[in-house]
Amino acid sequence: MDSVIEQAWWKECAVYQIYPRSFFDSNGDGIGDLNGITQKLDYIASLGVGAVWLNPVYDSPNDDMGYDISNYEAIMREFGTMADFDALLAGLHARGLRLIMDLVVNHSSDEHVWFVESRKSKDNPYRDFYIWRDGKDGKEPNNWASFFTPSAWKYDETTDQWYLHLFSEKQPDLNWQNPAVRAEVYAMMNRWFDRGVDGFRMDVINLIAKAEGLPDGSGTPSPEGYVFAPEHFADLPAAHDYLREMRRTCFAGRDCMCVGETPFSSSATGFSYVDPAHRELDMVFSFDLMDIDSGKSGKWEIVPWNLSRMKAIIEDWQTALATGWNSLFWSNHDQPRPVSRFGSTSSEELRVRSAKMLGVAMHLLRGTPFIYQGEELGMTNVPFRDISDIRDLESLNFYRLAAARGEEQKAWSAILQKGRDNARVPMQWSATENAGFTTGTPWLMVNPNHEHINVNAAEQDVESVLHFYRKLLRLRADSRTLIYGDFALIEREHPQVFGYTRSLDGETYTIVCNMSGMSALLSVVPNGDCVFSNLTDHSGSTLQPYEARVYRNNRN
Ligand code: TEU
Ligand code: CA
Repeated sequence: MDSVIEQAWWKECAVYQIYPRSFFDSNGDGIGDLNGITQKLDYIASLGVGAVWLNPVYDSPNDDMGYDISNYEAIMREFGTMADFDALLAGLHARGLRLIMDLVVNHSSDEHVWFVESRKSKDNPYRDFYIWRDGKDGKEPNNWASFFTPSAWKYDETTDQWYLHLFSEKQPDLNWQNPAVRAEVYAMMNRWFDRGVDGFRMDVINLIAKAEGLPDGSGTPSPEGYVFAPEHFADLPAAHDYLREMRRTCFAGRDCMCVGETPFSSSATGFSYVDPAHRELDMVFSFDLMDIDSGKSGKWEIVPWNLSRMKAIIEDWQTALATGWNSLFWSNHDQPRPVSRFGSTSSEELRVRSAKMLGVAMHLLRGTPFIYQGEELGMTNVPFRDISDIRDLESLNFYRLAAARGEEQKAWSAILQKGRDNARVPMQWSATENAGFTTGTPWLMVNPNHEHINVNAAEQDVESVLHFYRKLLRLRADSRTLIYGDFALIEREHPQVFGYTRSLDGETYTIVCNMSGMSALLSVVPNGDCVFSNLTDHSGSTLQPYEARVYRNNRN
């Protein structure tokens, strides 16, 4: 190990991500809530994680399921009250678990009082809280495309100007150039810290600065004629300035952590955020792996993922952040289920085996593992019947635009594979109606496979993904080498096997994972004893389909 590597609680623990709307409904209205999470705290603690990240729980009209915040200091009514929040926080802390909140400050809701004021008049004190511009010849101020709608601009009659929204029309971008905006955000963060929260996951935090003059993008236009222009809004120098200011203003003197979500960032840029020399963020969520099956036009153009590219991405990030720290994840609330995407659902046996293999492959890398709710059960993508089953605005907008071009068939098959609702259906607690999630009508359908994939069944089956995840987390938590040790890629050219070593003070762990559905011959059988595997028979140089093995070699 690099002896300069600083130890920290957030490096040593794994984080469990909870999508509150779909975790557990305590009052039968079909919507998960804070009290529901509090009721499941023993389950969460039993996993062996050290922290929980909650997707946004703030007041919101839910255009984008809480990522459009109308009040940063109130709890969404369906989720409960501030007293419920305090009880949840106390319950977590009583179990030694830390709480990480989502921080969504690239944009707010258009129903936030700042925006309600801002749109009233050009001389309103809140006008410059957002990004307003005159149109050009009756059209948008520039050609930028949005993530969710064709254009990133919306015309507002009241003042005959347009406002910028990189996401939906109900998510106007805040103007970070305005020091008053920054002061409001930092004060709000400090009040949450004072309340006891232990960190933030910062939504699209590398997009907060926009290029001076908001120049047109020069890439290929969308079918609607707009250009996606991250060169003008991602990772700009001013974003780093703001983050350093935030660090000084909010984190000084606190043992808290932050992980920034950073779409488009390369590993070099990622390192520039977490570089211990001027640490702005503790970790970033990279998109490189999540984009591995996306074509040139983006996530909906689905291409097969390939193992050599996966190895290259992982090695690149592990190497570039060798003196920093990585985040490790296969999925989140925006991504399809990993077992459906990178493993196998062709049989129950292979679903379970490949879900375990994926856990090993990711969690023993150097970094902090994030587990998205249900991953510990090997939950799968969802057999949605048609578009009326979908609630996510990204999928709905995409479908609508595709349908206008007569391409709804193609769009639907892409939504089944990559739509965000795959991750957002209710957590599967039991085989009973609605997967034990609610006694009412769930806000989003439950996966019919809850009849066999659920917490109750997994608790009773010693071979379940759930029991395996607990053991995997314990293996990592008990080993300095697996936490802090150096990473090196092995089996570099192997077409089926992903393998690496982790080494510290003369101890080496070797991890080999067959990422394919065919048996694979190792080029070299690792030194040491096989101490962990997803199969009971794990000897010799042949890995069964989706087999994972962990060897330990200690020369001391
Ligand atoms: O996601 C940021 C982001 O880049 C997404 O648009 C992502 O590309 C997309 O979800 C992939 O399908 C964050 C949140 O995680 C997401 O839930 C929000 O919708 C988005 O920001 C806006 O706040
Ligand atoms: Ca509820």
